[in-house]
Order: sequence, then C-alpha cells, then structure tokens
Amino acid sequence: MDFKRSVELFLRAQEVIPGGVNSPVRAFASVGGRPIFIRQGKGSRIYDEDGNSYIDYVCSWGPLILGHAHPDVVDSVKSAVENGTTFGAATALEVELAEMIVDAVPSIEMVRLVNSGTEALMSAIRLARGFTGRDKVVKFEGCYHGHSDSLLAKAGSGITTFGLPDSAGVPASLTSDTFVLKYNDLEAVEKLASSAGDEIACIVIEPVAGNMGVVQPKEGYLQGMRDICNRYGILLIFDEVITGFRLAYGGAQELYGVNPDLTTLGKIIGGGLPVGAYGGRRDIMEFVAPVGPVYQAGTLSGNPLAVSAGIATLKLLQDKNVYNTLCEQANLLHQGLALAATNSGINVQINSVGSMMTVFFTDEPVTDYASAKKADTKRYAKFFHGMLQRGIYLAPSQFEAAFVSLAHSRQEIEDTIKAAQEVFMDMSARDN
Ligand code: KE4
Repeated sequence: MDFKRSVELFLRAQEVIPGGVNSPVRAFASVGGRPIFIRQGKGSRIYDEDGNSYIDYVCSWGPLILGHAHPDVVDSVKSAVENGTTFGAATALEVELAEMIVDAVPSIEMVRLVNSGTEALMSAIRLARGFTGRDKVVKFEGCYHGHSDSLLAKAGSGITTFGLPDSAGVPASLTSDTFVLKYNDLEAVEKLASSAGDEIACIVIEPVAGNMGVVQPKEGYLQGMRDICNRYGILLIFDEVITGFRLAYGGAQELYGVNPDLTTLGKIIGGGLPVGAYGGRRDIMEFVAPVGPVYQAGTLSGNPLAVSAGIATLKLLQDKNVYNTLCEQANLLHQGLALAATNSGINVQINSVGSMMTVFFTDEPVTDYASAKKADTKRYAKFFHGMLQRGIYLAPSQFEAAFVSLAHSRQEIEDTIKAAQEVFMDMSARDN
C-alpha cells in the first residue's frame, strides 16, 4: 500500500497542529507508524488520501452505527443546512430529539443537549454536586469520561484514596475530590461509601467499559452499585457516550436492567456530528439553569445540523431488529477471530458486548484496568499494521473498542476473519 499523500499531509499537519492531529489517539502513537489521512467514508468503508480502501471498525469511535454517509443522515443534514446552520434560539428539531431520547432511555425524564461527551460529563458532575450539596466524585481506573479536569484523575497510590492529576495542567486541588477505584470491585465501592458516603455526590461509570478496551461488568456489579447509591444518597451516573443506543435502543441500562439517576450520551445521538447530552430524573434535571441554580450553557447546543443527523439516526435504530443484526454480525466476527487465533497458536482474550469488542493480546481474562494493561501492546501493534496492510482499519490502540456497524456485510466480516488468520499466522511464524 502507498501512503505517500498521508505522509506529506502528516508532515504539514505537524507544523500547525500539535502532534499533527486534533485528538491524540489519531496519531498512531501507541501502534507506531504514521497516521493515515481519510478522504471519504461510505457505508462500512473509508478511503484514505492515497486511494487505499479499508473496512472500518473504528466508525469514528462509535457514532457511525449506521456506517458512513448513510443516505437518510446525509439527506437530513442537507435539508437542515438549507434553512441555516444555527440560530442560538429554540427550535422544534431539538424538542423532537429530546422527546426521542426520553422515550428511548428508561431513566431519562428530561435531557439537555450539549456539544460533546466531555461537556456532557462535566455538566452532569456539576449537576450532581449542585443537587446533593456534596463535592466528592467516584470514578474507576480505565474508564474515560472526556477531558474535564476533575475526571482526568488517576488512582492515588497507597493510602491516598483521592485521585491524582492524570494530565499536566490539572491542579491537584481539582482531583482531590475525585476517588478512583478498581472497576468490577464492588467491595471497594462499599468500603469507600461506608467511610465517606455522605460526602460523595456521585459515582460515574461506563456501564460497559470501552476505554480500557471492552470490559463488561461482572454479574451483579451494576445492581450492587445501584443499591449502594440508594443507601447513601449518592447519585449514580452511567456514562453511555459509547453504549447509548449502541448496546440497545435504551442503552446499557436497558440491557442490564439497572437505572442510573443521570445518564450521559454522545456519539450516536449526533449521527456523526458534534453532540452530547445529559439527562435523568426530573427532580435532578430541574436544578439546571434557567430553572435551577446549576449553570450550564452552549452556543451551538441543540444545533439544527447535529440534531437532524441524530433524529435520522435514531429513527433507523427504532427498528428493533437492528440490534439482533448487529449482535449476529459481531458474534460472527468474535468467533471467527478467536478461531483464527487458536489455529495460529496466538493467545488472545476477546471481550465483546453487542457490537463493540476488543482483541487483547494476553493470556488471562481482562476484567479491569490492571488485567487490561497486561496485554502486549507491541503484539497488538503488529496485528494492527498487518490488518491495515490488508485493508482492515482497527483502533490504533490496544485500549479501545472496535465497532461493527449495520453497513458491515457478512462478506466483509468473513474477509476480516481471513485477513486476521493471515496476520496471526505471520505473527506465529515470526515467534518460532
Ligand atoms: P468526547 O468529548 O470525545 O465527545 O467524549 C468523551 C467521552 C466520554 N465518555 C466516554 C465513555 C467516551 O468514550 C468518550 C470519548 N471516547 C473516545 C474514544 N474512546 C473518543 C476518541 C478520542 O478521544 O479521539
């Protein structure tokens, strides 16, 4: 494959954009090599600036559950833009999308649209603090909730249970109210709640983690979290920016039957345009300005283009068969990759829930961040580049999710498995 044009663009980009990218993971730093520059997406495929074509399993990190440039989404944005791009005023379209979200997500009685997942989380945390009058927040190692300061926290070492900054530029004062616990460890939550429960405003969690690679909640974990929150008056926030409308029309909370107090959304509800949302119990949401004392605002919140794309997307997801189709395709891929690895003597652990999955290059089950980090990132990088050379675009990081869309055909799934078989055999040959 020729990457000449991408190489040229990357050199130019690095002169004027930090790292040459507008979001770090796109730089291919954790898999090595240089990023490809994408010119077009259509259905399940993307095409780079050198004309190479790839079956795309990144799907822009989750939004494109319908695939790229779905005709209904394109038409909806085209007709919206004919009427203008933004008014900074109320529109009928945002009422329609809000009603669709309220109808779809079991725990959401009211919802506020924002412009990114980060903004949704930042706002939900502020709302939880404003509603409870408490300052402490609990998050989990390996979960990512966007880049707002108080959530860019890593676990304190040893006796410091409060979080430490996980990025330069984040003052310790902004993470000292953040506790960081191990995912899938309910005892740790119980222990913390029994000692500091009355100081904790909220527990925020990815109900199915996607940001350490895919890690599913252990049996009873989410319900256990719900019970603890009820006992201590802590708000439970499900960060469903990835899982919302991905795992079911009602998200992970529908799949697992556990209702949070607040939910954050993003990605799919914007159909590929910038959007985020937070919503939940009416008594909590009515604390948000202008009706309540918790301030949050946004120039382009609820803008007609993103809302039109979101409405078009959710309309197509209302066909309940879509989730069975996604699961069937994803299971086919999961089983095929597992068999290909076994046939080649390559040890992998594949975690998948619905149409999101991760191939971990490790021998032991991946149930939390510590076990995820045992994966061999160098072998993942070999797998990534081997697949890229064969026209398959996976996440350029071991600690991300791959997504199957409704545009992926059975033939493309089979072609992906065949490519993986070749790459695994290659890797195995080099091992010996
Ligand atoms: P954004 O601000 O990137 O729209 O959303 C932040 C966010 C919040 N919550 C969850 C569960 C998320 O996964 C994300 C963002 N996801 C990453 C990839 N895992 C976006 C890709 C990127 O950062 O470039």
